[in-house]
Amino acid sequence: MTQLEQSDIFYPSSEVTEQANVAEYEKLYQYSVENREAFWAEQAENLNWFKKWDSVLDESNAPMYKWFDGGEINIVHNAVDRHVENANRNKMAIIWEGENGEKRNFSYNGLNREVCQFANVLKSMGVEKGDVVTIYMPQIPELIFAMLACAKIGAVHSVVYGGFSTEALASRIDDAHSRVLITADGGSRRGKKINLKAIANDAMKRSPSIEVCICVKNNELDVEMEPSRDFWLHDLKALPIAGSKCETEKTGAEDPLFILYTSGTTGSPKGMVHTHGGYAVYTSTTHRMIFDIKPQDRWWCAADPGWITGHSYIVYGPLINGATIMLYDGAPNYPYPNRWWQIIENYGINILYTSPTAIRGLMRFGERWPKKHDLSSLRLLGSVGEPINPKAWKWYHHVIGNDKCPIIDTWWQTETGGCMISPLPITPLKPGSATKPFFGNEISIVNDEGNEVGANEEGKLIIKNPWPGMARTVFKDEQRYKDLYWSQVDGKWRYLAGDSAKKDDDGYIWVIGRIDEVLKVSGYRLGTAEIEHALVSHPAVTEAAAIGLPHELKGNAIHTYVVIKEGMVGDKNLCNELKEHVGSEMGKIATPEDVQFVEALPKTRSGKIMRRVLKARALGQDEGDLSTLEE
Ligand code: 6R9
Repeated sequence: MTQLEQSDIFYPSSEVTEQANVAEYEKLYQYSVENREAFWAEQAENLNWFKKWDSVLDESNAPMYKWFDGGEINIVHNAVDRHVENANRNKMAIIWEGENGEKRNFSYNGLNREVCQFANVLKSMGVEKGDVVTIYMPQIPELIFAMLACAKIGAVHSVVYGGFSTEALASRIDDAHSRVLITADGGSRRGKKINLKAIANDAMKRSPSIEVCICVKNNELDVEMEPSRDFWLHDLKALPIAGSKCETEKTGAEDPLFILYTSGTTGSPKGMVHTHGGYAVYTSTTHRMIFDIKPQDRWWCAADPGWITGHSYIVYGPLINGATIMLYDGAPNYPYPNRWWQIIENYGINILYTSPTAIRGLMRFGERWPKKHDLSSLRLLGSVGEPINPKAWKWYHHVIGNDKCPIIDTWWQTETGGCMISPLPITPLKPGSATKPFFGNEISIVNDEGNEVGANEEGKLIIKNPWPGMARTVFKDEQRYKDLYWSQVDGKWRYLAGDSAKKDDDGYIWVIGRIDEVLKVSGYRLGTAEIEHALVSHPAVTEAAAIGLPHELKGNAIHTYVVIKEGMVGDKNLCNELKEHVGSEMGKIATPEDVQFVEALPKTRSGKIMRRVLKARALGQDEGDLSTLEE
């Protein structure tokens, strides 16, 4: 600890630096930004292409950039097929443990068989290249099989996080016009069964586009199946159509791989579209260089596969790199707060990648829980989702990493596809800073006029270049994508991340938080608009506003203000009813901390809710410029 406390700079140990996949940062960084296309072409050579690209980067229609256009590749060919042909064939691909202690393992060969069978099932249901399949599942291996099966046949998956509920699922199915839904009977949390199929059934009533629902038997719940629409996966797998061989479709590098909905500033969630080529290159390169993956490593990204972190760093990046991945479906503190530490010891996990919220949540149970376990297999520790506060950083570093594992604090977004700002294992660390841009990326902090601010000054975080992992568009809404993220300064396009940040004298970047109506609650990204929409859908409510206020464990907690209909009584009962209503429409994670009944909401003269005024009032801060506030 001494070094850390003296200067608050942590220097990685020689044990870590001597074997790091990337031994030097500055020179390679310089090379990568001066020769961006050459750098990414070299990385792309690590993948298997059916046909090489015509151009590395096509800027002719900027900001609608194309990467590796003209190339033919399938991400599954790289994540699964090639490993079956090489020395990874019998290597463990997925180690899975359920909350009740159930265990299942799949080698790359076994993974391939499962993916092929699933792909054949999808084909027999008429799924074709380009079709969008919605997936709503617990964290079970079949979730990964389903994603890979879609990608294998060129279909586009849209995974909806299993913690979301009816309205969130229905609106995402609708936007994507999915004809096929893949779900499960249910999952379990803290020993309690969750009935996912019942939620899916309600959602399907609201979204008529679904013609086929494939259901995985997981928790043996008695569920309602509609004849001729709903099928059990195990029944379909028993049919001759579900053979264990299936050819991988040759997709274009720029063909869509998946849509992932994420909350934005206004209105409905945005379906961010990622591709087979650039996304494969970006996720596998970042995973190899940042997380220093070695052939013998056991990698555990303890996120949910239903969020971008899971897509990029449970499924695609690690599998392309032939890694062994851990997947645990359960609460971190069930039945006791040592569950995660026990998993690390039992399976000899080498790299753990999780969120500040999870670290804070486990920290509160004290050191004695991790101390019961041998965590010496750990070499690196990762963090993602929100800024990590120095107290949690130091606990993670000292108690979990035994002062020897670098904390890899990675800043990125659903839109960026992979890590954008992050240390490498060789980087000197400052607790709370995600440190420096990843190769190829030029990142600046600018003021409202778009000019770069000075050192240690707060401003907006922008990215000044395209990168292969970038989302290509908002599904079916190119204009929205351009308007939301891209602007031009001096003829050059720049990407606006929606975060505020500072750069210190050493060029280290400190991300502060969102500057828009996006909330990060326990690391989950939620939009105020969706929460407000859920509140207003309750018959007692006429208007609602949601804001985020600091919360010790969750980072931010949702606080809401509602105007109710005349004659209604804003009492404790209604307050609880509204909280539950948001939970059942959106999902538990969106349940407000608090509902306050108000006479009116502060609005601009044009009728926009001034959430910053509510926030300032709640925090007892200056309300700022009120000149646009209506009477
Ligand atoms: C990967 C992911 C993106 C937003 C992003 C920012 C916040 C993520 C962070 C971080 C500070 C980090 N964020 N990582 N803030 N330090 N290391 O979380 O994607 O769910 O789309 O959220 O999360 O505010 O803009 P997503």
